[in-house]
Amino acid sequence: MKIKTYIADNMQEALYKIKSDMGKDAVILQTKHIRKGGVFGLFSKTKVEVVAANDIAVSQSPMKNSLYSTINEAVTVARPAGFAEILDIKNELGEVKDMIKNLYSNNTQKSTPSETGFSPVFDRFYDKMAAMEIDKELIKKIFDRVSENLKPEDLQDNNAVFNAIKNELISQVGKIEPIQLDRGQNAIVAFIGPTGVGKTTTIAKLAAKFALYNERRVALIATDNFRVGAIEQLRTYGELLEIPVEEVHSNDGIGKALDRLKGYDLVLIDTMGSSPNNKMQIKKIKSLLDAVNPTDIYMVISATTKNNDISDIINSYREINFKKLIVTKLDETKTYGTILNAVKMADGNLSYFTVGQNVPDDIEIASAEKLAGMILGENVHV
Ligand SMILES: Nc1nc2c(ncn2[C@@H]2O[C@H](COP(=O)(O)OP(=O)(O)OP(=O)(O)O)[C@@H](O)[C@H]2O)c(=O)[nH]1
Ligand SMILES: [Mg+2]
Repeated sequence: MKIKTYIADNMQEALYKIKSDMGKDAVILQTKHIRKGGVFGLFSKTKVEVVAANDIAVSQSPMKNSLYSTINEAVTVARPAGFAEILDIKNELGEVKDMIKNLYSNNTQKSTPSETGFSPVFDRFYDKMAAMEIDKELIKKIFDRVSENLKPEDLQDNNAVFNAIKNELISQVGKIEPIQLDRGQNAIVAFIGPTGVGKTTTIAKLAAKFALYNERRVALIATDNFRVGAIEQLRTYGELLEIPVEEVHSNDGIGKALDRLKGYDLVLIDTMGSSPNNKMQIKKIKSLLDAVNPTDIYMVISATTKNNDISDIINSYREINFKKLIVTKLDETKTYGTILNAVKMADGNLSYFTVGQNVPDDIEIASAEKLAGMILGENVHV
């Protein structure tokens, strides 16, 4: 008896190899899907590994069961078979293939950087960054860059790898873009985003900073006629800060309000919160902002939002051409990787972090260095 292992791209190819090598009476003893190449289970190719034997009676094979008998039938395909029979066999093989593929793709998620060719020093950073829920392809991209840029001896050095990963994270975060006020400019800044993320509170914090600390002329525009109490909320902040609050109910109305506020350095527009699934509401906000043509539009998202939901939000709001992100509620999470994912998904720039409910104190200009440090577990204080 001869036993041999064959590796092929798919079952058909394996069976063909076995048949030409061992003859039509060959028997399959074992099949499995394996992954070859790739990094962290990404980009690896699924192959089939088949152990076959000849010179044994099929009925005596200890491994023969329904799954293998299907394969055996395919091996002994030399005997005449009808078209329908071949199709059945093909379909069953397809199902078996999918089952095994799923099983293996789940297992390969666990592969570590060192198993896939990176220095073992990367393993603990990978664990940290994956726990922070940074997109796995982005982690791989960061590690690739670090591996390319570090000298071979530094790739074994924990501190050198830490610093290189941190610098790469900082460069991935990119430029920070808070509100910049030019002298004599009548800046019009709008805030959009899902319900309850902290748009109105953030506007109050920014209004206070610019009006009280920077002594700029600041005004607010309330456009949310939808949620009960939304306009009153902004009015209350306006009264506390002693700055005007205009209330608008139409695209026409907002143009007139802006005309009245021409002499102000900064006009902040609050919009109604909208679920990413409410396309009509998002269209309404877009039409309002199109009528205004603001200097800047800031998307406000909460750091507590799940990755998949952030992706939905950004995709749904993409038609409103925002480029800047404010991330709120950093005080309510310890998973900071989603912030970096959001920046990449939006292809935008971070501007502010908000870190609590206190107006005006709980806001700060975002920092790429701080975010990179928090992702790597350096400083978790917000
Ligand atoms: N912990 C924490 N809470 C915050 C932060 N920012 C805002 N909040 C709270 O989040 C809640 C909602 O804030 P709002 O400013 O009303 O949110 P919004 O996005 O304007 O909500 P809608 O207008 O209803 O869409 C309030 O209780 C705020 O105090 C933050 O940075 N941290
Ligand atoms: Mg609001």
